[in-house]
Amino acid sequence: MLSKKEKQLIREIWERLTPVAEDIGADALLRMFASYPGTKTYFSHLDIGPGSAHLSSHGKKIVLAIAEGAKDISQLTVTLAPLQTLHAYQLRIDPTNFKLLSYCLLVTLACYMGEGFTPEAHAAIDKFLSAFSAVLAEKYR
Ligand code: HNI
Repeated sequence: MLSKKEKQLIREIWERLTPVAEDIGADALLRMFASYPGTKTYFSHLDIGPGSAHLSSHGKKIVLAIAEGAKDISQLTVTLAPLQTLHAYQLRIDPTNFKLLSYCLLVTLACYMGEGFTPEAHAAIDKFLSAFSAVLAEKYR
């Protein structure tokens, strides 16, 4: 459960990341594909190589969706309802993959935020991404 202070921190962090959503998202996806190659199977219909247009556009979509969720964490179930349905019923993404992407996003943010990636920020981002992934996986049961 995120404290009031952590929720505020999360809002600020993702608001700051919105202008660089494409870079952050593409970096996290590249890390996921390199470290967990099985995740690439879901994207076999797209060119997701480094520097590709799809990688950037998809990375941007992911980060903007997370930033939207960060605006009001108490409403995640409502905000994410369309994405829950998409991932569970249409794309049929194995929910374990949400943890893999979350971990890669955490590493990307650590690189990007530098000194801003304090232990407090690390813990808050980790908690938020866990909560986010749990909501995305809710429709599976
Ligand atoms: Ni995900 C499409 C957000 C995790 C595979 N995904 C989307 C879209 C958003 C999105 C937004 C675009 C919807 C649209 O166009 O209407 N995905 C997110 C978020 C997370 C996530 C916020 C986790 C934090 N997705 C994952 C994971 C995988 C994944 C872990 C697989 C490993 N997503 C996909 C695929 C698509 C997709 C595949 C469709 C891509 C396409 O364009 O065909």
